[in-house]
Amino acid sequence: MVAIIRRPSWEIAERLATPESVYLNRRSILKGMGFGAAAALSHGAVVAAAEADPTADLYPAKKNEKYKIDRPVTPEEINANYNNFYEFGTSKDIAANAQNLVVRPWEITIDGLVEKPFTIALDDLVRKIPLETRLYRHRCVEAWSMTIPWAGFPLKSLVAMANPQASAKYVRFETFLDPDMASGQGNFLYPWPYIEGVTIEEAGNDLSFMVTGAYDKPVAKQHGAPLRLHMPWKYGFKSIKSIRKISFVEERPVGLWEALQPSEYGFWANVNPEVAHPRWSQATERVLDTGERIPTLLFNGYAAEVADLYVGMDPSTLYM
Ligand SMILES: Nc1nc2c(c(=O)[nH]1)N[C@H]1C(S)=C(S)[C@@H](COP(=O)(O)O)O[C@H]1N2
Ligand SMILES: [Mo]
Repeated sequence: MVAIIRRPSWEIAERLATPESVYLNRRSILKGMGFGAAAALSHGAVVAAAEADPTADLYPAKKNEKYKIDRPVTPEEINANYNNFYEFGTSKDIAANAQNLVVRPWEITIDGLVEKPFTIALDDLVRKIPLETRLYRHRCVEAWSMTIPWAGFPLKSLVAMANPQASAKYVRFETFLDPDMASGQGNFLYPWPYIEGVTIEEAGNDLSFMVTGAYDKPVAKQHGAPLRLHMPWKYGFKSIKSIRKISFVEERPVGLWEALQPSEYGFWANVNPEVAHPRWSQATERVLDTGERIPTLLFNGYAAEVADLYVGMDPSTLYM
């Protein structure tokens, strides 16, 4: 599978151009050679999925050695089958349903208090800013955690591209809205689309990362393809998936979770083991895969990088 994904783009183009008749014919040849039909089919499916992504040649992205951690990487198959993506259901078991997400064409609109609003295709954006791989911790507000090899680019590079005005105080992110595609958006208990926001200072921190890949290939649909945020010192709900619009605004944005339940899912949502969620402790976390319980760290272990952002602010609001 890795070998298939790493094929150069010219070969991908050639294979995409293969007429269906030839492909079907090849399959019957395989069958004739004694391969099971099911095996031939599933192999075909994997190849199609990997090659249909026009950015596949960008992975694996060069590793940024500054972002490594003292924990094992969560195995891909664990991570890819335990997700929060409410657009596709409220359980952790949404990976199959999330394959309904249509990720091409995908455009991102940058608007609000910027020099000049613009819309850019994801496939163009990822070739304007160099991609890199970073190992990051992820801590869900539900007290489970994982370690992921994300690929992408710093959010601050995108802020620089947008050239915000001085009056822009916050960055607001918005996903798609399409209940026909995402069955969870038919659930009227949630104020769709999913929205999140951070301050312009937080967006400028080196750690704030726009994710386009994971595990050395384009990011899987269940992880929020083709573009998601990751703010590793904040609870996972801040890291909004499948971003369609990024707006520079003066007013503090109200995220989907904050709109639903502000006393449980606040704007700042910085990880702090000493501040309990109203319904459970945040002192420890369950490590996906091993099930081990480990102590949770202030700012999820990133205090050295981010504590400066919050100097002099009211601590009673910062951690929920
Ligand atoms: N659009 C969208 N983004 C989202 C969510 C969601 O339901 N919808 N869930 C959030 C939560 S609570 C977490 S913990 C992470 C989970 O990311 P993962 O499934 O890739 O591990 O995505 C976050 N981003
Ligand atoms: Mo979460």
